[in-house]
Amino acid sequence: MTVESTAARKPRRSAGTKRTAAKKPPGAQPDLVQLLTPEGKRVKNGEYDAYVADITPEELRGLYRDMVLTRRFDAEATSLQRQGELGLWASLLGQEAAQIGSGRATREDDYVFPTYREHGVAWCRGVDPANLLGMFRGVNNGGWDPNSNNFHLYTIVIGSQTLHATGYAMGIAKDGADSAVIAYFGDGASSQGDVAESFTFSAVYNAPVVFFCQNNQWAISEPTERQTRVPLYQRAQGYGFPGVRVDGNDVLACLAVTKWALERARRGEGPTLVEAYTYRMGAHTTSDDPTKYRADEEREAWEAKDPILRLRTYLEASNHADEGFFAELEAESEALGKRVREVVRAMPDPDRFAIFENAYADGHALVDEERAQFAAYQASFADEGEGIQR
Ligand SMILES: Cc1ncc(C[n+]2csc(CCOP(=O)(O)OP(=O)(O)O)c2C)c(N)n1
Ligand SMILES: [Mg+2]
Repeated sequence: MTVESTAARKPRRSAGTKRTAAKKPPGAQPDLVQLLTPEGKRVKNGEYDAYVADITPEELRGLYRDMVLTRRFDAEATSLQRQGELGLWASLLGQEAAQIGSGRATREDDYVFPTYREHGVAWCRGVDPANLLGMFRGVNNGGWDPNSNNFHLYTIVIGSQTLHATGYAMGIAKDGADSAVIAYFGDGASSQGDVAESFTFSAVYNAPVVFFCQNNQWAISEPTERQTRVPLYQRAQGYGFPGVRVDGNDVLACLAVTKWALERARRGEGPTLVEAYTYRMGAHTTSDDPTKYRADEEREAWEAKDPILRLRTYLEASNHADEGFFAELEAESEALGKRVREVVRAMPDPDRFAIFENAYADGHALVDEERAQFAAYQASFADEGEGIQR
């Protein structure tokens, strides 16, 4: 479903921007854009079918492969944290379709601003998974070179990346580029002032940015009903740009809707809010215990809508994938898991003093003081160690 602003600045070309919300009775649950039902049945959608009409069986298998390997990588990282190899991990379990669908909709020259959970999008952008793990192991100072894959560093300050994305989008528009920007954020982040400001700026400057909100129903222990009284996608209406709610567990729908939104941005039609309605099946991070605040039945209900299973059912029913494909993928998944474990365990500890080197190009008295303090602190451990050995 799409919601169009009454203050639209330009006539919209896409059929996907009709104003339809007013027809709904008050309080009704808005429809999701869905192309694959939870049972794996392909359903028609007059507005968005066109964006996946030419998808080949090979590309469908590719989406499936992306989701399976991302889930495996994520599970491996969770285990590595439990084994003390990573400091923390934020699992994406359940959100694979939202991330792979939207990630595969981006073009190489588009620019992505993630949160800390976008491992599937990082995968689509070609970021080496080892870099993600290095960050959560605390052995690199941020992760990767953002410009290598047009994939910005993970951002933990909730919502702030929507402002960075808006500024970046305003910049590329001024440069005359026909690429677009996509900013990821969560349902909890939607309450942040930064997100409200980015909506205002992007609307009034007509910035080529897609706001992709993964509504995974929870912001740590706060449910979405503590963030909003209206479905999140409807927020866009008040800012003057379209909002769409898509089934976030349907990889095809996420691909189609994100393509549509990115194309609008490229045509100079401004921002779009995409709300991918999904569920965080795991804990918020490895430091969280969701059994303290939510019922098991809730997770079980969402397991029935698993994004990977529904695409598998569709692939099998339409004869787009045979047993050989699934067996090969299983082997590839095992190999990825093994590689991830080996790579993480082999990561060298960084030089403890390197962090002081990049704060100022020409050095700074305060940094010198802090370095000296840190050196003294480190030395106190060395004394203890020696004491034990003697
Ligand atoms: C500005 C700011 N406030 C609070 C936090 C602590 N914090 C980390 S994650 C989180 C919840 C975010 O929820 P949501 O936006 O729904 O994203 P999700 O983790 O569910 O993907 C909070 C409050 C933070 N990192 N930054
Ligand atoms: Mg959330």
